[in-house]
Amino acid sequence: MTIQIYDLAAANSEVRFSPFCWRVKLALAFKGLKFESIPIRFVEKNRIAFSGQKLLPVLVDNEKVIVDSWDIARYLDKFYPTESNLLLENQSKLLNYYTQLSVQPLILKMVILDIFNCIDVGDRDYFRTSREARFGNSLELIKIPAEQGILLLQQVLQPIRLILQEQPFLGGNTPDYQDFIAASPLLMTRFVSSLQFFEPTDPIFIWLEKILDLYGGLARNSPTIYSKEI
Ligand SMILES: N[C@@H](CCC(=O)N[C@@H](CS)C(=O)NCC(=O)O)C(=O)O
Repeated sequence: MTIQIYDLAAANSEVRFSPFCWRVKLALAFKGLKFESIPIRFVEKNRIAFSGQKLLPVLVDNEKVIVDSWDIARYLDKFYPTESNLLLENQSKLLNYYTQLSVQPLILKMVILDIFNCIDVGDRDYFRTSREARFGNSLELIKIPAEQGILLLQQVLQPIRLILQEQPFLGGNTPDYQDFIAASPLLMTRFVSSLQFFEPTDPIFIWLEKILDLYGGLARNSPTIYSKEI
């Protein structure tokens, strides 16, 4: 059976914006694995109750159910080893935490109202209540103005920029899971917002363009809230 990934969806279920789901979809494509992506809304957690927890992504591979993006990447390396390189050839747990704890919350605060506006109306109370509890303020006050956020982001992404000045991907000449981790919150913004974060000459911009084109344009061809055809 094709691998299934349960993936967080916007009101338009073709629009998928979850950074944790994106890194796993890129990891599956890295492995050359076909997968079916199943849309789930915030208030539809009963549909992933079989996984014993409430977060996405959830990966189902025949009878196996794996949760947590890091554990999914480890699972893929173990059960679908690739000859040339592994997803986690360069262990990137530090990057995993740095992205999750320092980069992603900043980006989330910049686009939090965009996310609120693009999710299903039935998801909005849950999203508002859970995020207001997490950040201790109203969504409107959590939101960081674009200019301020971009300045902060420039600083927080500087270590990544320095590496990308020296090599095309964080993984070296070819991408690996480090790239998918670091790119995933930036990819999220593309699906929900029109905010431009980087100058076209910025190594991070150039790298993101390459990530968008990977695996037949998996991310580039994925619908955004602006896609006309959906
Ligand atoms: N550590 C988990 C985090 C997963 C996570 O936080 N997923 C978010 C989507 S980006 C989620 O499911 N949120 C649902 C909710 O907040 O109710 C992983 O790496 O997979």
